[in-house]
Amino acid sequence: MTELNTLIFDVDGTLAENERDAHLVAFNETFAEYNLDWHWSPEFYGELLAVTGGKERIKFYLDKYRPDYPRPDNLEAFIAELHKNKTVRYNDMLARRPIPLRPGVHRLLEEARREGLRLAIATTTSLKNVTTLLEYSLAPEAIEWFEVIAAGDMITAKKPAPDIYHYALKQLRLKGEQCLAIEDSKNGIRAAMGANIPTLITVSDYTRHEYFTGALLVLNHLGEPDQPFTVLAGNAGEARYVDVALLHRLFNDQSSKLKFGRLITVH
Ligand code: XBP
Ligand code: MG
Repeated sequence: MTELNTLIFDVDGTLAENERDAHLVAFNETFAEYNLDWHWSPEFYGELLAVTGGKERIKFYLDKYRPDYPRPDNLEAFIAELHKNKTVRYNDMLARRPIPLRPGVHRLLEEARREGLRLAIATTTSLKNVTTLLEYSLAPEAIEWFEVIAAGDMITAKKPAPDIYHYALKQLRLKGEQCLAIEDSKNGIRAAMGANIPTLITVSDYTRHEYFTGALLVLNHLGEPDQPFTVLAGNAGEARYVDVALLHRLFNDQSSKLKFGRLITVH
């Protein structure tokens, strides 16, 4: 029987709720600095999140919502410049005012390390954003906890394409079937499952309405002993928070993968 070898974590929405209060703020500050009349509201940003990757998101916004905007000669370079500015702002923000990790994230990472599971990251966001989040919100040396950090432009086709997971698997020298991914979005689970990686979902503010076909389990968060999770779809047995034992159980019994991954129980 294949054994669970490695946990692969998504970042935005999974490790922290950082889209509205950090990424979005940084995008809007950059637009203001460049005197652009682009201001994304939190609701509108939810629509834009359909496209992963900050540069790709700006391009999508212009194509779909701002055909009136006079394009500079080198649009790609202009978007890259805006995105660089946004990334600096985002990192300053995370260092000045660290974003808390979601319930259960720190505990599960510590337990996984103790239990000998390998750890990796597969994300759409830029590498610097990951290392700053880990350093300031988890622990100064936390970057070293992860054997592989697959991020941003290391690949061209971002989630929902499976490429970032294939990239991580190649570095880990593993098959998808030996890993378990933890994701928060439909784009994320499509990417992970596209690389044959069984996936557990903890929904985030922007993704709780999505469908997670094929998920092992859909939860509101990973939970803590004094802050149990809510099961949104699937069967967690007696468990009240995600620990390594529950992950092994889910991994070893994948027959119960969700047909639709839609919300079936909301307490
Ligand atoms: C989430 C994303 C990212 C961030 C912005 O990635 O789609 O694009 O919103 O980051 P994931 P950048 O859930 O895969 O972690 O601006 O650095 O692209
Ligand atoms: Mg995510």
